[in-house]
Amino acid sequence: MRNLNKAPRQHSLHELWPGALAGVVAAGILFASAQLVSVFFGPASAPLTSVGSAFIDFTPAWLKDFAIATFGTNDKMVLLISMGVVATLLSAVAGIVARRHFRAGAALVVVFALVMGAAIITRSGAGIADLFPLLVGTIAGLLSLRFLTPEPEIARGETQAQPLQAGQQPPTADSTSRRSFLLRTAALAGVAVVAGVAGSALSTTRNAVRQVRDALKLPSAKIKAAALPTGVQAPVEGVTPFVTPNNDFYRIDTALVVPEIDPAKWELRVHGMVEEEITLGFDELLAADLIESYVTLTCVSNVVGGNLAGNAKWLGYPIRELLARAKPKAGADMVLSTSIDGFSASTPLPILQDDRDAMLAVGMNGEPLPLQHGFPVRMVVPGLYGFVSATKWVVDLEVTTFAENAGYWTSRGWSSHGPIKTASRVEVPRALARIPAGKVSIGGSAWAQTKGISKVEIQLDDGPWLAATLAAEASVDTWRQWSYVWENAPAGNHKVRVRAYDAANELQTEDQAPPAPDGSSGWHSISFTVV
Ligand SMILES: Nc1nc2c(c(=O)[nH]1)N[C@H]1C(S)=C(S)[C@@H](COP(=O)(O)O)O[C@H]1N2
Ligand SMILES: [Mo]
Repeated sequence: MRNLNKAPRQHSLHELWPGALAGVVAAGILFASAQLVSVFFGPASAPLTSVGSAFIDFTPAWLKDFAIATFGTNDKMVLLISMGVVATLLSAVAGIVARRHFRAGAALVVVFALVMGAAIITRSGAGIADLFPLLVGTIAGLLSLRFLTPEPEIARGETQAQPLQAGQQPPTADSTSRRSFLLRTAALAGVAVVAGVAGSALSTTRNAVRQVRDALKLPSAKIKAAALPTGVQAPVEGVTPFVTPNNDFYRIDTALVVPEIDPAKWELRVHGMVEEEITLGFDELLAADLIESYVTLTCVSNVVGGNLAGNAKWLGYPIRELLARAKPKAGADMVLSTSIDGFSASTPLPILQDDRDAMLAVGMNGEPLPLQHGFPVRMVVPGLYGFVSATKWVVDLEVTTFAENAGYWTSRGWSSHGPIKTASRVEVPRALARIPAGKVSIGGSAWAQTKGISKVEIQLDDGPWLAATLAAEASVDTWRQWSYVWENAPAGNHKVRVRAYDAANELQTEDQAPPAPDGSSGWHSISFTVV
């Protein structure tokens, strides 16, 4: 210890920062160079991506529930920021240790690298080659750490050898070595930034799939969706658009980096308990008789009154046609659909064979699927939550049984089946809105996919249940809007509750349930003030 023979002083931050800074800059070099090299090996080989994805895969139901409830569709941003904070702290610790005992610090870096290596190699589809970027990054990081960790004796010897000019104060060992340390640190930080920028620029130019998608012309449907009836939109300003624009459509998935599938290379394998195995290519899919239909997708993680639901016009190939060609064997009761990145969903076989518009979708609101929503092909199944049906970037359908197999979220504590529960929500007024006295317009949506909504009622404060006006119905597979005008609402605080009935006149349950394990339930209410 170099300070042992000096006057005792506090071990302050002052002594720790050079090590911490060295560690953080070395980590910057590690990640930036690994990221740069990973451009040539695919997203799974990027350490940050794979560690984040592994973390998501280990997320138990309650934590996913919490993350989505708290951060909504910003959950990935929050994960990335938390990972950044943890990586910064760990690399600072490694740097501080390295400054006392270089080998111990280096050993820490190697341990972190091994953990990241394990995350990379266990990604679905990853091979040994995917470890190469991490290896390059780790070596670059260790060299940087070495470069920023001076041997105290050497640093001291060099300063003392400097000849003094007349009148000049002898520079202290500290001030000179600090200047050289700062120079080195700044230089390496610069290198890390340049490598990081180069990596992201390269991966964008290599992203040809987006261009293929933008240039793709989809065929029109053999059976077009019926034109939307007039009046599907409730006449209340601020109610959700009946058709959700693609850019506003909620996004929920486990993919930290959106998979990029070249449609020319896309293939769907249909196998398992079938008489005929099928391998379907994209051109073949587009050449088939496509259907078009409006379907409202809903996420099981949606809380009562939440917005993890969206309605789009989907274009695709009926899955029942594909299954009819594959001929499922007796005893099969489930289709396990798997995406290119390892997500999977268990869908009851009979649901995919009945006459609802379950499809392999290629189009969304008149465009090819956006990359985030599953380009080039995803599943859409009316009446089931997305986690058991709506596999994006789908590449594999295995006809199997619930006894033999389970989907991604089922093996993490969620239900194996996921029929959508009848739900309704108040969209206008917004919660806690302040509204001028007089007429208060109230409106929202309700859904009971595959059944349809027959009645919506609202309750003002503790008054009787009142029938709301239903907007036109587009199909039983879409949500249905409703509205109510409260004339002469008195000043003060008010509450509005809503409840819906499906087409069989079954009232949605009042029982409150959280999203896990099979979807939230309960009647939605909001408070507002008339001023
Ligand atoms: N490949 C893949 N597909 C997936 C998921 C996923 O994590 N990965 N999540 C599912 C869930 S939970 C939902 S709710 C829907 C959401 O589809 P969207 O993002 O297009 O709205 O996608 C489903 N398909
Ligand atoms: Mo979901």
